[in-house]
Amino acid sequence: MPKLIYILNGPNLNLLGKREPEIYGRETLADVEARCREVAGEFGLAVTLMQSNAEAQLIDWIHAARDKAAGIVINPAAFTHTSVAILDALNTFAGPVIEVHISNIHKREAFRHRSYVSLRADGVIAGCGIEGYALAVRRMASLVAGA
Ligand code: CA2
Repeated sequence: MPKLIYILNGPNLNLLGKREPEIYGRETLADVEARCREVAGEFGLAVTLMQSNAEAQLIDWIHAARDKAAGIVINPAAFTHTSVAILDALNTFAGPVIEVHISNIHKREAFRHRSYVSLRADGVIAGCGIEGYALAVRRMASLVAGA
């Protein structure tokens, strides 16, 4: 059985590729999933990509990951900057966590500069567009190897 990586996405990312292409690009979440699956395959990993606009759902998926996933790649979207609950959930997960942002949050409004999730993340990728997800999966392959 290949090790499974959860790729979790927060609110409004279902609109990826459909709105604000100047910030988030023209590719959709389905494109992200396809690219991540391709990279994961190179390393013998499997991926499950999920998106929710609800904080509780994201927390439930993080809890489920405790039994099901070797690692979590997460773009918490706006919850990055607000959610102690998502941070607490990630702190219950023993495996590696990589935080991804499509845009460079440090080049944007001051309220986007703080990330609660970064207090738990083993790595953070920002400003690399959707390629950031593929980079995260690649890094995840190193982190879960032999674990
Ligand atoms: O850059 C990122 O990936 C963000 O996590 C995206 C969040 C934003 O709140 C964070 O500060 C940075 C927003 C996600 C909204 O996604 C959309 C995608 C396409 C069109 C409209 C919204």
